[in-house]
Amino acid sequence: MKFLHTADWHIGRTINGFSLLEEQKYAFEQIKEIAKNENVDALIIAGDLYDRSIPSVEAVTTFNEMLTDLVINEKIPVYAISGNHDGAKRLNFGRDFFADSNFYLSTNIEEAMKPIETEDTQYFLLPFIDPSDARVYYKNVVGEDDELVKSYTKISDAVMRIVSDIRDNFVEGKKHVLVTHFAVSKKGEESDDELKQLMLSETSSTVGGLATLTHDIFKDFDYVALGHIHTHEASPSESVVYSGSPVIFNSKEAKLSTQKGIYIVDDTDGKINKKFINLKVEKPFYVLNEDFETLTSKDFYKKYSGQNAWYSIQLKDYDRKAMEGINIRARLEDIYGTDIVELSFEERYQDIKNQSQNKPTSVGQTAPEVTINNFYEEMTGQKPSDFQEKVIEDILIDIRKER
Ligand SMILES: [Mn+2]
Repeated sequence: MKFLHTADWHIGRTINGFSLLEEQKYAFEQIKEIAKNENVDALIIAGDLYDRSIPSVEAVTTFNEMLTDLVINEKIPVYAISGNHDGAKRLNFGRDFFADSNFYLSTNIEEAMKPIETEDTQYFLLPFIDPSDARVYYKNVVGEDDELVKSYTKISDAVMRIVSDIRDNFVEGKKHVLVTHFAVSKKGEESDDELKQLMLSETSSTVGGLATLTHDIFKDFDYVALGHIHTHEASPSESVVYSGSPVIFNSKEAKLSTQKGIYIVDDTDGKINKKFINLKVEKPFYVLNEDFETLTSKDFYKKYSGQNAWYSIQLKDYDRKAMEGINIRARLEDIYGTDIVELSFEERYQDIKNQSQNKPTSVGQTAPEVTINNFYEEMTGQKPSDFQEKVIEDILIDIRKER
């Protein structure tokens, strides 16, 4: 048994409209070369193949080329599952004839029960699901009675039940590998704050996204290839492992500055060995948090100028009045180039700063009034006037009436 474990490709991802396709292709070429050099039996992609459930034409074309390259040209089998960003039903298209050419894609629980069998290993592919998928499966496919079916209310109930069924299909003497896509916590606590922080960049309001499983659910597997969290450092145990994404997707991930890469896993001497292999970055992602004077002084920017890089710039100590009439973005683009994917302002005056830090930040939990006011303040550096607040309020009242 020897395989390559990767996840969270998110093909078609953009940052504020900037496409990351070139970065994704660059990472892919390296992954392919590693798989060839290591002579793996299979390449595992643990979910989030695409960035959205209806991917762009460009994303579909790119992913299609990658798969053709791996499966047809290089003859490397690919085992993949759908993640929370993928549209399971759409991905399921063509599944049966894909399998004939060694591309296995599992998008539902039924498929998770039928392992891919190699000489020495069983690979079980359990896609991202939510508890209602489990209720539908156990009612319609298995024919369980309603009382039992109703008990699968939390994701942990559902996955525990599924894992126990998978175990019934274990062939003794073989290694058992599970490929899946969930938030699995390190410490066996449901509310692992560190983990939640890591996930926030990934799941804003996705159903089930923040619910965590504990890694002991998976203790009977020799290796669990996880997707969902984008850094390998979040891996909950030695054998329950996140590979992380191959590419940096936002400034939060850039700030963490953990190395992106993939795992090579094998079982020489009967025990599981894994090694992390770093992926090179062609176009670095810099997060700069400085005042305007520093950003535009040559001593500071000389190490950046002429570089092909992404920038997320947070302007420190920003004085709106003093900067009036200056096109800040244009000035920064002259120096750093046009790939400034984020530009935000940190106001000089403490009172405004404090207010903006106390605001709720998670999507879906804030009243529309607050969201609009925050947005206004972020864009202009000022709070809306009483009159403007009244206008916003009136518009929202009208909208609510129309529903
Ligand atoms: Mn993901």
